[in-house]
Amino acid sequence: MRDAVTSLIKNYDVVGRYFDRDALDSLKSYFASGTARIQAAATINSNAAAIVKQSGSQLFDELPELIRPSGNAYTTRRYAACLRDLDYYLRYATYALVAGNTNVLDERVLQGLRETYNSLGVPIGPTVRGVQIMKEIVKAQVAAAGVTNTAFVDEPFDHISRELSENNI
Ligand SMILES: CCC1=C(C)/C(=C/C2=NC(=C\c3[nH]c(/C=C4\NC(=O)[C@H](C)[C@H]4CC)c(C)c3CCC(=O)O)/C(CCC(=O)O)=C2C)NC1=O
Repeated sequence: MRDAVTSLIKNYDVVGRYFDRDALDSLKSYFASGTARIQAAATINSNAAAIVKQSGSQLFDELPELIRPSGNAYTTRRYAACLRDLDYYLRYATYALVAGNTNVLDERVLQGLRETYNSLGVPIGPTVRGVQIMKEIVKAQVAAAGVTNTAFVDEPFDHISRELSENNI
């Protein structure tokens, strides 16, 4: 598992170079955004259950066929599995936000997930939509908590979406 700093060290150590201007700029920007990243994690932490619940409700309002008898989230077991998946995405996105790196998502969440979803008939498009709804809710809450530039919040959610769909979003 890597974060913004360890991944930079790894890249420069591989070629045996000192940090150059690009590396220092990227370190500067990571540390400058540190307080905002922690504020985002704190905001998510105290609202996680509500964020997941609200994301699910909004997703099922938009795509009610998911919870109809032919839908993948139909039956309480599958409905719960769907919300649990959203909760996984939120928790690991929080780790990635603090790390300033999406490597934790690749290693712990995304590996093999697409294949699992395909074999169970879990629809990718609607899952990606759920992740994007969650991103918007998180961004609104982080902004309400006083973080002025919330652009960095996009990264892990967009990474999950991109990797799941293997397309540009
Ligand atoms: C921490 C990393 C991690 C992830 C990400 C993860 C995902 C994950 N989601 C699963 C199932 C599932 N995932 C969903 C999700 C959905 N269905 C929909 O229609 C919606 C679009 C969507 C919710 C947004 C559903 C319904 C199942 C159960 C499918 C079934 O058993 O038929 C399964 C199969 C095993 C199980 O049911 O637990 C896995 C492994 N597991 C992990 O350990």
